[in-house]
Amino acid sequence: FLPLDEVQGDILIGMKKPKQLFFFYNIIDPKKFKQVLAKLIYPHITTTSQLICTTCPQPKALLNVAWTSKGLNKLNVFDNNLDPFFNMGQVPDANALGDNNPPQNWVPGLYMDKTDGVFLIASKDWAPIDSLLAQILSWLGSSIVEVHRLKGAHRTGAWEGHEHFGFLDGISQPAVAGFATSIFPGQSLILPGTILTGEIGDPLEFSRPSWMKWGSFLAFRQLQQFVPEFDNYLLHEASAIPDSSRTVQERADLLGARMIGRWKSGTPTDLAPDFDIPSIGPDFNLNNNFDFNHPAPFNLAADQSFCPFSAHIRKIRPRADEGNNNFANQIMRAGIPYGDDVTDVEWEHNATKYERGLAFVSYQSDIGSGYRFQQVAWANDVNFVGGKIDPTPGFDPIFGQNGAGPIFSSGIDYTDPNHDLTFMSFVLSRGGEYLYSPSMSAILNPIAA
Ligand code: N7H
Repeated sequence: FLPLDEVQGDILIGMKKPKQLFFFYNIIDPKKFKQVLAKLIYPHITTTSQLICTTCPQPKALLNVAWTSKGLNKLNVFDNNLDPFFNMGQVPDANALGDNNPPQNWVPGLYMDKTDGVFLIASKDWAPIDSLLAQILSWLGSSIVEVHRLKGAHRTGAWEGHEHFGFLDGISQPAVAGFATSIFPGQSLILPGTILTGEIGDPLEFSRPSWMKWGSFLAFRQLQQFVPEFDNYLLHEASAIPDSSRTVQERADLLGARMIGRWKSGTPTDLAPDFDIPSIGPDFNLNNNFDFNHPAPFNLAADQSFCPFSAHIRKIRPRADEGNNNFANQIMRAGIPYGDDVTDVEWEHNATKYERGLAFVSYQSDIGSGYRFQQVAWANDVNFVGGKIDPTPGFDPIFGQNGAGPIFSSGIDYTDPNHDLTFMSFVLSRGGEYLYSPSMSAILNPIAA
C-alpha cells in the first residue's frame, strides 16, 4: 500500500472542489521562501490521506504545491530528475506540442517563462480560497511575485460535472494498484509508478534521487474552448448530411458525440452508436465497459459505425486498437473548467466574446510518456491509430493541434466515414507549465531545507 500521507491530495484522486485557483509565481528571495514554506505554508498542504478520511475535519481550503525545474534550481535543488521535458520547460516545447502561434496566443504571464512554482487552492467557495491566498501572500511578502492566475470553477445547475462543450467529464480514470479499492468494468489497472515517481512501475524507479519517491510531474495547460463556434460548426455540417430520419439538431448531436466518442450524457457511442441512452453515462458499472471491438463479423480495422478512429476518447485511450494493453501512457486528470457559461449575446452571434475553457491538469511519472505522449504521438499524429483501412484517421478533433493550420478528422460523418471533416480547432492553447508536485517529506527536505 502507498503511504498516502506522503502523496499530495490532487495527484491520485483530485481535490474535487467546485472552485480552484491556480496561482503561478516567481521566487525573488529563495531564503525567505524556504523559511515560510517550512514553517507556515507546509501545515496547510492537503495530503491524500486527509482527503480520503471521512471522519477527519476537512480544511475550508485545500492546498497543493508544485515547482518548475527553474524553481527547484532556485531553491537549490539540482538533482538530475531525469525528465528532459520538465528540465526544458513548456515554452520551448510549445511548437513541438503543435500550439498555434504561442507568442500571440499564450497568456503573456506564461509565455514570459518566469514561473517558479504554483499554489493550487481549492474549496467549495471563493472566500476560503481568497483568504488562504491572502494569508500565504502576506507571509511571503516580497519574496515572490505573481506571474499568472487562473480561476477554475465547475459549472452549476443542469450542467454540473459537464465541461464547456457540454460533455460529462471525469468519467474515465485509471485505477492505481495499491490505492484503488475497486475497479469498475473497463477501467484500466496501472502500476503506481505510472503516476508516482520512484514507485513500482516508474521505469526510472531505481535511478531517481530518493526524495523523488511519491511525487508526480504535473502538466498544466490553459485550453480555451470556442463553444458557440463548435456548436455552430456541428449544425452547419449536420445540415449537409443526407439523413431525413433525424432533425438537423439530432444530426449535430450525433456528430458531436462522434467527435468525443461519448454523448453529452457521458454514454459512450461504442455502447449507444445511434441514439443516446442517458442512463449509461453516470453509471460507473456501465460507462467504461467497452473497448471499441465487437463480435464478428465486426472488423476492428475497418468499422467506424460505433466510434470513429479519431474520436477524442479513442485517440487518447485506444483500448482494443492497441490490444487493451497500453498501461504506460496513461495519466491522472485533475483539471477543472474555467470561465463563465456562454452568454445569450455570444449564442446569438455564434462567436466567443469571453474566454472560457479547461484548466487541464495531468499527473504522470514521466511527462514524455504521459501528457506529452498523448498530445504529440496520439492526438496530433494523423496516422494514429495505425493498421486501419483508413491509414490517416486524422487529428483528435478536440485537442489535436496543427500549429496555425486547420486539422482534419475522419469517421465523424456517420453517413460517409471517408469524408474527412477539416476545421480550425475549437480548442486553443493559451499556454502551460511543466511542474513537479513533490512528496510531503521532499517539500521539507530538500526543497525547504
Ligand atoms: Fe479529454 N471534452 O470535454 O471534450 N476528455 N478533453 N483530454 N481526455 C475526456 O472519460 C476534453 C484533453 C483525456 O480513459 C472526456 O472522463 C476537452 C487533453 C483522457 O477513455 C471528455 C479538452 C488530454 C480521457 C473530454 C480535453 C485529454 C479524456 C470524456 C480540452 C491529454 C479519458 C469523459 C479542452 C493530453 C479517456 C471522461 C478514457 C476524456 C473533453 C483535453 C485526455 C468529454 C474539452 C489535453 C486520457
